[in-house]
Amino acid sequence: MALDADTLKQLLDTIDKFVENRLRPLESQVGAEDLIPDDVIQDMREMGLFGLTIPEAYGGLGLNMSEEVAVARVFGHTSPAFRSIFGTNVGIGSQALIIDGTEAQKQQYLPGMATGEIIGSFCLTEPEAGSDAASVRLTAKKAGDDYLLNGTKRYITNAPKAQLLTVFARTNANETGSRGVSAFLVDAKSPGISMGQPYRKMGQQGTYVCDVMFDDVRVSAADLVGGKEDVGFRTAMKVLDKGRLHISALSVGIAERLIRDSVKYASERKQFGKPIFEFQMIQSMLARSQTEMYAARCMVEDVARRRDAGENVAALAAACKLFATEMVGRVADNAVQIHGGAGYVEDYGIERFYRDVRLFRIYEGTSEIQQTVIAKDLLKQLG
Ligand code: COS
Repeated sequence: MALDADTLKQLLDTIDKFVENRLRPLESQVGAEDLIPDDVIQDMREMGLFGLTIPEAYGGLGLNMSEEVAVARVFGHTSPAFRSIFGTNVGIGSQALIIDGTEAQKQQYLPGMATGEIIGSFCLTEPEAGSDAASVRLTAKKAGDDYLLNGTKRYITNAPKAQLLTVFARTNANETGSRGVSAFLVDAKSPGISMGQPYRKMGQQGTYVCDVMFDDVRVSAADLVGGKEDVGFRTAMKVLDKGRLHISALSVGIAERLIRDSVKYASERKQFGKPIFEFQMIQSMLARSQTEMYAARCMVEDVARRRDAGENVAALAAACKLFATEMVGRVADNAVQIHGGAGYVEDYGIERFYRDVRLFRIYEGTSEIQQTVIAKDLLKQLG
């Protein structure tokens, strides 16, 4: 549902203050310790951040897409690790259930997800199924009224913290492609599940990612998303359409932060007897960054509005993600360049953002996959 303008403004102001006063001072610590402090997570719970997009009927705020991207943009003003801890509940960890779950499934899990008591993870990627997401090999074989899950999921965000896993598994062994895949809601503590060691990553320290292994994990038929077999791939794609818009908005927010930091630095740093901001080559980098950020922001807001109006935005969401995530990569590169040596050392945090944003061009679909989605759509529309 859409909030009235005053309530939305109040929400955004509260989040802005939280980001500026509570989270920004912790960025360096989180980067060094690879850990979000528990009291910060508790504050997030109390602010209702875990339930931002969960419908009000289940205890969430029920933000629509336009409101969600506005919040994601503000969260882009700090390290993305902070957003990640509640990000799966807002996005890929809850949306399969929200979009395609049965009423009973929603009632069982969504209230706990809205408070942050339950953290959700989206288990699609496998060692042999990355960009080719339809080639899922993890099997779900019927065993009486239940299913037995066997296989491995890879690079699963928030899995080390999760209570609920949305697992995409092959229920139809005769189908090798997207049609034989189903989605299951699986308790992360189920016997037979083991978690790998958390990955050590290039950036985004403070986010938790590991592999999840399934060895004869028994799942009830009641936990098959929507009660329907073989439609899980479409569910995954619908979830990712939304997630791609969210990541695009986050990219816009980070670009805003980096531009702001760069303008400040360029105004204070003097070389050749004047602030480096006065050099046109510095101005050029900033002007280009600002222009590209603004273009991405317009795209994100437009596509969010269209999605709220009920349009199929799969190809537009892909276009947004392609442009916005590549944009923030260029903006981060410019920020390092403007800061010079100060951009390369840890003290200013610029190098950390440079590493953090690199992931945006990879997860929830690589830049190459976004182009595939856009080109396929062009062929369908115009071919
Ligand atoms: N919404 C609803 N349905 C969709 C859809 C969408 N956005 N995209 C595809 N589908 C449906 C198609 O309509 C098709 O349905 P039918 O079988 O009924 O015709 C089915 O899903 C298969 O679609 P398609 O043929 O396009 O599948 P492909 O195997 O060619 O794969 C790509 C499509 C490559 C786009 C997909 O595998 C993908 O997005 N890969 C990246 C995965 C990813 O983002 N991973 C990140 C991991 S999560 S952090």
